[in-house]
This record gives sequence, C-alpha cells and structure tokens, in this order.
Amino acid sequence: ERARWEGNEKGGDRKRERMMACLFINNEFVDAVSGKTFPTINPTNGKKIVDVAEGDKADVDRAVAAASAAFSPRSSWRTMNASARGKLIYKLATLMERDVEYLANLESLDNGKAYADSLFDINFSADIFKYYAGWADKIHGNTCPADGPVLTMTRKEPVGVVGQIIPWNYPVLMLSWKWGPALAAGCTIVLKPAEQTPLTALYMASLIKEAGFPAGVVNVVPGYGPTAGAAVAWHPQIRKVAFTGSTEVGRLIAEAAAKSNLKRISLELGGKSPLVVFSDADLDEAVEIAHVGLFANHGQSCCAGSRTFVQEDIYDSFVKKAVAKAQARKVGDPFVEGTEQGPQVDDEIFNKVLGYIESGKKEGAKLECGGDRVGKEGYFIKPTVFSNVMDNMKIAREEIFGPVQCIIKFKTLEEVIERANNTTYGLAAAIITKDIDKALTFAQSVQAGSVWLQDLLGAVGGCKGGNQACTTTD
Ligand code: TXE
Repeated sequence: ERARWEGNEKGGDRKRERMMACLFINNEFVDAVSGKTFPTINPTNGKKIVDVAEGDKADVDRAVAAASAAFSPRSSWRTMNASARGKLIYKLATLMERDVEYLANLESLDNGKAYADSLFDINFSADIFKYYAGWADKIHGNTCPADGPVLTMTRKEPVGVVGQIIPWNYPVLMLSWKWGPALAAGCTIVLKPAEQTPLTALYMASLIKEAGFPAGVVNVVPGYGPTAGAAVAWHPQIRKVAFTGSTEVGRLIAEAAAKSNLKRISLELGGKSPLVVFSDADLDEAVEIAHVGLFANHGQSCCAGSRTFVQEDIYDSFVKKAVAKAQARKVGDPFVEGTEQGPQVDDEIFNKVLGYIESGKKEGAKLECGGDRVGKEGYFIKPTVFSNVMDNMKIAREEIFGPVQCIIKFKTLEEVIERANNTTYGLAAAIITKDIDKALTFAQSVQAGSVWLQDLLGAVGGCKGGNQACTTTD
C-alpha cells in the first residue's frame, strides 16, 4: 500500500489512488474547477506522495450546492428515519474496521505518526461513529408547562449545511469528532481537511459512498486555508462552522461568521496546559504520565501537558528521570515496529518547533537533552527537555506543538494555582498527587475545560479525556 501511494508501484490497480486524489462532491470524485492540484508530502523524507485536486471558492460553492440539495425538505436524507440514519453511521464504522490497516497506513504515510498510533486512532474513530450512531434516534425535545390551555413543545432540528475545517494532527479522529455528531443530528457536511493530510479524509469519503449515504450528505474539499477554508467560513448558505486549529485562524473564522450570515461556530483552539506534580506522588508514575502527556503524537496535541510544574523537593530527581525517558524514546520511521515518534508533520511546523527550542536556550532555560533534528532527511526532532524554565519565557507561554517538555519548579498549592491560571489558554490541566484535598482544590480552582486527577484515577496518558471533552463541545 505504501509503495502504491508513493507512486513506486509498477502497473497494478491505481484506480483507487486516482479516485482519491480528487475532491468528493455529491458522492462523486471530481477535479477542481480550476484544474489545479497541490502536492501532499511524506514528512519522513520531504518527498511528494501524490498530487491532490486543489479546491477553492468555486469548489466550495459546488459542494455547498450539493449539501443544500441533500438537506432540502423532501430529500431522502431529511425524510429518512432517524434509526436508519444511525444504521448508516454504524455501517461507516464497520467499513472503517474492515479497512483499518489501509487507513492506518495512509495516515502514517501522510501525517508521519507511528503506525501503532494510527491503528489506535482509526479504531478509536470507528468507536466514535458507533457512539454517534446510537444518538441518531435519541435526540429529544421537551414539553414545557406553559400557562393557559396550550400544549407547548420543542423539537430539535438539524442546523443545516455545516462547514468543518480540521487540522492535521489527528486527521481521521478530527474528522470523526466532526462528522459523527453532525450526521447523527441530520445535518449535511462540507469538510475541508488540512492541506498537510488530505488523504485519509478522501478515503473516508469513498466509504461514505460505499456505506450508502445519499449524494451530497458528505462532501470533502481539500485545499488551502485562505482559499478553500475561508470560502467555507464566509459562505452564506453554511449555517454552522466547526473548526479545530490555531487561535489565530479561530479569530478569522469568528470574524467571517460575524460578517457573513452570523453562522454559529464552535472553535477548538490551542493550549498550554499545566500538568502539576506534587512531591507525594509516585515519582516513576508521575514521570511516565508527564512524558506521555507531552510527547504523545510528537507533542502535536492541543491538550498536551506542555507546562510541567514539579514541586521543589522532588524537582531534581524528576528532571533526571524525565530526561532518561526522553532519551530512551524511539524516534524514526513510523512504519518500523517499536517506533514511538515519527517526524513532525511538515517543514513549517518543524522549523517553528526548532525556533522555540532556540528561544528557550536564549532566554536561559537549561537544555537537558535533545534540542536538534534527527538525521538529515524528513522532519524528525529529538525529544527535548528543558529545566529551569521560568513562567515568562516564550517556551512557557506559547504553544510549541512539538516534542519539547518544559519543567517548571513550584513550592505551594496556592502558588501553582495562580501560576497555572496565568495564561491566555484554558483547554486542559492535570494534577498528580495522592492527596485528594489538594487534587479537588486544584481541579476547582484551575481555569481549564478538562482536568485530570491522574493518580486518583490510576490513569496513564493525558490525551484521551481531553479529546473526548472536545467531542462534546463540537
Ligand atoms: O494551523 P491552522 P496550522 C496550533 C499549533 C500549531 C499552530 C499552527 O500551535 O503549531 O496552530 O498550525 C485551515 N480560513 N494548532 O498552521 O493554520 C487550515 O487549512 C479558514 C492547534 O496547521 O489553524 C487547516 O485546515 N481556514 C490545533 C486548519 O485551518 C483556514 C491543531 C488548521 O490550520 C485558514 C493544529 C483561513 N484563513 C494546530 N487558514 C489543535 N487545537 O489541536 C488556515 N485554515
């Protein structure tokens, strides 16, 4: 499969490849109106995998027309039983499970994440669709006790055509968190995948058709943000946009919504989440949780524990163990068994992360390990640990979105609550302690959408809970 996508295969059936390098509109794979294409790059070597049709405004218009027709009052989608809608969503999940290896290969090839992580993501995504399949026929309104001889009730209606703009860090998972609830509610969709990772979204489109969704219910328009993405955000017939990505683009989406048709928006943006380790914690367990909470997915998670606060009496021993863990992390080809970290997604993100590492060094943080690229090819970065990080340093304030752990010293609970809240972000937070009073005080005081009390729940890893939390807000 990998050879085929890299174009190395001699002869053979290239139909699927051709089919998937196009836009998906009205259940058909089509070229862009402009005829333009853009390359999607393999981050392990910087080489082109395949050229993909490049959608822009004219294509978004076509996709919205198809989605609007699919949402018209007498359409097969609108008149379908809710339970039948649920069955279609469930069918999509089973097709993903059938093709789990193909999808995971494609994900690792296009995104660079370790194959085992891609397998996890695809299986998790199939579960998300199963979950939402169950919701399709359980969306209830209310009856309201109004005064007078009247019967008052509410009905929950699908919003209409929804635009969805997603990033590259969890391509299939992001898509599932957006498609699942929209399909369960009965909306129709125009999805703009990230330009770095369009391939799995297009394969998912082929499964939409195979599952039997009516034409126009799901449309996929790959392309760049300022063209295809902006066309979605500004479109007057799109009734809602769900966006995950940078804060900067989130502001543009909000502006476009306000200046076009006041469409609803949901924004899931970045984070600089505090992970707080108290000295009563089991040290090895705390180091492991903090390591996974930061380095999972190459540090490219919105809810990564990217400010690791450690209490002063265990600070030095924590740093030593954290460094040993980072140095032992296996970085390399995502397709090699045992690889824990592949390349960053593209040269821009790679250079951005290296820039943050330089700024950490310049501002006086202590580089304990890493700090450099791995090899000469691809976008690999050594797992990096900084100690002696101060709150006012750039690496402690801004989202690095890479494999860089910043370990910060603190003394007391009151102090760490104040410092944890001293940020413009508020996505997630975690506390590692055996003291339930401390844990609950922190959970109540920290301004974050999701809080993990890791030791108390015995949970390892920081990402799952946060992403499930994102699901509900989407
Ligand atoms: O994000 P962008 P990028 C953060 C992270 C990362 C930084 C930049 O810190 O380093 O953002 O990443 C589309 N109108 N996160 O540049 O640009 C774009 O095509 C409409 C956090 O990749 O926000 C893509 O589909 N759409 C995050 C999507 O927005 C536009 C995940 C995200 O791209 C657009 C990713 C425009 N003008 C990055 N410009 C998380 N919360 O998980 C771009 N896009």
